[in-house]
Amino acid sequence: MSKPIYVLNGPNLNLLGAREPEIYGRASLEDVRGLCERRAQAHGRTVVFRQSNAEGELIGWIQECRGEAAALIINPAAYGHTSIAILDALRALDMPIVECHLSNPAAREEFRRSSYVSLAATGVISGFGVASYELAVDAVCALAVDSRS
Ligand code: DHK
Repeated sequence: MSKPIYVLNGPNLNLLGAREPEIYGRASLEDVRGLCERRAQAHGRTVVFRQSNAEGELIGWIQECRGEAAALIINPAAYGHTSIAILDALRALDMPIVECHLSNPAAREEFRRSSYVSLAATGVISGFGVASYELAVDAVCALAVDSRS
């Protein structure tokens, strides 16, 4: 049995669809979950999809990836710009990590232009709205090495 792809979402993403839709779009996080599940299924994979507003809970889930996940997609939201603790947790993983953003933080306010998570990520996908997640699933499925049977 192949291991799942973990898709972890940080603070305020529970409000996706209702929060600043001109920036983040009108799809809900449940819509994104469905997109990720369908895309992963096309690659013969499953996903574990979670969201938390709490830094410590996200760190616990990142640690859980050790031994449980084939790869990690993380939209750290604002914690990407602030959390050395999340960076350290990611550095303890030995698997593909894709940092994913709906918007393109590099084209926004100065404080969004640096990401601690990028220091540990295999790659970053930003700016394509909910399609960023689908592209991230494609990317990690191309990189994940465990058996799919
Ligand atoms: C989501 C957030 O909540 C912001 O804090 C980031 C990211 C960008 C996104 O585009 O998905 O700066």
